[in-house]
Amino acid sequence: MKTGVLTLTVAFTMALAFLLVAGFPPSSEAGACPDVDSDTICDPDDNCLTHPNLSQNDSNIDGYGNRCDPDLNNVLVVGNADKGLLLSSFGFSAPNPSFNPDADHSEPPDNAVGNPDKGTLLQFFGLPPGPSGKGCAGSIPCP
Ligand SMILES: [Ca+2]
Ligand SMILES: [Ca+2]
Ligand SMILES: [Ca+2]
Ligand SMILES: [Ca+2]
Repeated sequence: MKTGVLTLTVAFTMALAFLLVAGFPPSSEAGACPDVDSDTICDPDDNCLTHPNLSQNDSNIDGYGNRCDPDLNNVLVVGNADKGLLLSSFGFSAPNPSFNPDADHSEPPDNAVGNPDKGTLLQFFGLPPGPSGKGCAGSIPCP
């Protein structure tokens, strides 16, 4: 009798453990991880920690998602050089060679550079890109 109860207890515990491991995805929907911007990408994996960007699009693979990376020349501050680069691509869309995918800050990406992208750059003017939750952000490539 005692063994039967023990077996049942073990089986129940294992079933519960299985549910805990397999039943919940590693996303914020289950409350399984911190996710400050509620885009379902866990903070340590989120390349724009405080900007919802489910696509995680990061065309220059520097660990800062396009949504929060108007630093087009990768000097870790957004300034006039970045503005010039964006304007040289302004009004162009893929696959035009003048389209610069790094200047597309739309979420999800719309493969075009226009006023919304310019607006994002102006919001970041004088500021660093990010913040990113990724430890490797700022180095290329940041997986
Ligand atoms: Ca997030
Ligand atoms: Ca985000
Ligand atoms: Ca980037
Ligand atoms: Ca765009």
